[in-house]
Amino acid sequence: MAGEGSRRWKRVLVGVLSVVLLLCGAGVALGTWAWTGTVVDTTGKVDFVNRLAVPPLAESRIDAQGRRVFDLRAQTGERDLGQGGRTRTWGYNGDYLGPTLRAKRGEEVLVNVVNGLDRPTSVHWHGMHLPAVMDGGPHQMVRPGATWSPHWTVNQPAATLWYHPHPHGETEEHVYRGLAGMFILDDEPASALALPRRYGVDDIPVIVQDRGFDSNGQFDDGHSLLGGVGILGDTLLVNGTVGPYLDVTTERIRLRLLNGSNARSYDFGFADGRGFALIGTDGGLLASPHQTGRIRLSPGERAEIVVTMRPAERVVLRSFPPNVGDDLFGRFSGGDDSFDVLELRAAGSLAPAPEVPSRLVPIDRLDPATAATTRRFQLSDRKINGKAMDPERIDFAVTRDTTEIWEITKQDGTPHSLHVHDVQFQVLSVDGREPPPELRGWKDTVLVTLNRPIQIIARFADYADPNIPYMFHCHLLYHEDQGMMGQFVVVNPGQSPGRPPSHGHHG
Ligand SMILES: [Cu+2]
Repeated sequence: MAGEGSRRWKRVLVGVLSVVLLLCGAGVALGTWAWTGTVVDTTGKVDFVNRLAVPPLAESRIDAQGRRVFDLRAQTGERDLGQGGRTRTWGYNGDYLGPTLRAKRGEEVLVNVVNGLDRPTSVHWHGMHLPAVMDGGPHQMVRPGATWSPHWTVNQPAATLWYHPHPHGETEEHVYRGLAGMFILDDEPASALALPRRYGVDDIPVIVQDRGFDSNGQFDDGHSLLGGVGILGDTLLVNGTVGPYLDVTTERIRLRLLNGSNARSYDFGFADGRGFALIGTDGGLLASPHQTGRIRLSPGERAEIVVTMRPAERVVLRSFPPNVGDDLFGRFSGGDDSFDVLELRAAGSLAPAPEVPSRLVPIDRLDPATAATTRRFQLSDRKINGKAMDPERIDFAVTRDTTEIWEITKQDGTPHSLHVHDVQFQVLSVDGREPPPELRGWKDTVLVTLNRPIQIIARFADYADPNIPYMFHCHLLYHEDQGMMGQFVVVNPGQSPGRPPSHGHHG
C-alpha cells in the first residue's frame, strides 16, 4: 500500500514537474521569440528605387516692416509610400513634412501658421533662441482654422534647426503623421567657409524617420510591446521617400542629418566603412571638423557631415546598432537594429570641391566658474525629479543673462534625452570626463545614458517673461507626452515667476 501510494505521489510529482517545465519552456520560447523577433535589420535588403525627395525651400516675402514672412499651413493629405495603398498623412503646405525655412542671422522673421487640421496643434521652432511666447510650445496652441503669427529676430549662429508640433500629450501623434520640417539659419562666418552650400545640389537635408505600416498601408501607431519607448517602425522614410537614392554630382557632399523619428536612435556611418567630416551639430558648426566613421543621433538631434565621393561609385548611408543608453534591454529600444538609409550615386565625372577647411567657426567656451547655479535633473519613470509635467506649474525661474549648469542623470531602463528650449548649450562633461568631439559644439538635445551623468552649461540671454514658460523634456515623444517634461521661466533680475496662462490658451 505504502509503495502504491508513493508511486501515485511520484506520478503526481512528475505531472506537476512536466507542467512546470512546459511553462518554463513556453516562457523561454516566448522570451526567445521576443528577444530575436524584435531586431530589425534592413541592411542589404533595401531597393533604392526612388529619387530622394528634397523639401522645397519655403517661399518668403519681405513685409512693410522689413520682416521675412513665411506661410505654413498644417493640413491632411495622402501619399503613395509603396505600401499597397495611399497612406493618410499630415504635412505643412503639402501631404508630408514641410518646406525648408531659411533665414539669415539678424533678419526678423514672421511665420503665419495656419491650422488646417480638425484639432488644435502648435509649431515649435526646435533649437531657436526666441521669446517664450513665440516658441510654439503647449502654451501657444493654434485652434483649427486659426492663424498664429510668431515673429522674432534671428540671433544665433548658422545651424540646422527644425520645426514640429508640440501639443501637450499629442506631440507623438502629430509628428508621426508627418508634421515636421527643417529650418536652416545662415550667417556670414559660415557663408565665408569653403563648404558645400548649394541647397538640393551638394547641400542636402536628410530627415530620417522610421514608420510602421498596417495591412492597409496606413501608419501603424501601435507601441512596441517591450521597451516602453513608444513607436518603433521597421521602414525608413528619408524626406518622406522610401528606398531613396541621391544623384551626386560633386566630389564632396554635405548632408544635414536630422533624426525626425519619435523614439528611434541611429548610429550613422557608411556601408563601406569610409569616414566623413562631422562639421556641425544641433546649434551650429564645430570649431574644427571631426573626422569619424560614425555619428549617433537620438530623436531631435542633428549633424552636418561632409562626405567625399569618387566618380561613378555608389555607397550606402547606413545606421548601425546604436548605443541607446548602456541598457541590458537596449534591444527593445532599437539598440540592436540596423538600417540601410540612403544610397549615394556618384556621376561619372564629379565637379571638383575644395577640401573641408581645418578651422570652421570659433566657439567661446562657457566658463563653469561664471555659473549662477547648478541644477540637478533625474530622468526616470516618465517624470523629471519625480514630477510629471503640469502646464500650470512653473518648475523654476532662471534670471535673464545668467549662466547655469544643469546635471542630468537617467535612472530607469529606457533611453531618455534632454532637450532644452530657448538656448543652445555646451556639454561640460560626461560622467565626469571631457565630452567626446561630437559633443563639443552647440547642442540643444542630448541622449543621457545610464549611470553617466551629463553636465551641460547654458546662458539664458536676452528674453525674459515671468509668465510664459519654456519647456525642457525628453525628446522621445511618447515620454514627453506621458509627462517627462518641465517648465521654466526666464525672469528679469529681482523679478518673481508669475503664473502660466491656463492650459489650452490660444496665443
Ligand atoms: Cu525618455
